[in-house]
Amino acid sequence: MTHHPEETLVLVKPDGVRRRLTGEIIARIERKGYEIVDLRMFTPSRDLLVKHYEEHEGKPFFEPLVEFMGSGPVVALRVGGSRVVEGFRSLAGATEPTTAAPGTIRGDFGRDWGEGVQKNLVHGSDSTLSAERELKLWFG
Ligand code: RTP
Ligand code: MG
Repeated sequence: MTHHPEETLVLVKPDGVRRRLTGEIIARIERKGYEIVDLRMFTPSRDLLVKHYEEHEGKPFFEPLVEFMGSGPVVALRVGGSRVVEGFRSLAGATEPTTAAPGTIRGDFGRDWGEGVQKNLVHGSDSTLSAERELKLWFG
């Protein structure tokens, strides 16, 4: 396994898996030159999701988000590469899929399915500190 200066946690959310976009998303990550270091697919427990989204606890979208994220399998990816935390955020695009830029994962495949920004296909850690915390949660 190659040593990387930086790693991030990427999740293909349940909508991405259901819509058969896992391969497309992984291909974009690899095409950018990042490495898939580890990968797991499972339906996350409520306990894991509450810890993962602890920064959003108390917000109105928290409960629906945890419920949605536990509604089916997700693909968790440990992705390595130079400045990959910021780089994957740019591959993913803006949180809101309808206005995310074309060429990004959310911009190309995300739509407003009447449920606002919840079903936006992917998660990517928002800082190297978050990445370290989240990778421990999802990969131990
Ligand atoms: P992520 O954590 O999934 O990579 O997305 P993000 O940083 O772009 O967005 P964040 O603010 O961390 O929100 C986490 C996820 O919660 C859902 N969300 N819903 N107002 C709403 O209804 C709302 N705001 C956020 C989205 O699924 C978002 O990705
Ligand atoms: Mg976030």
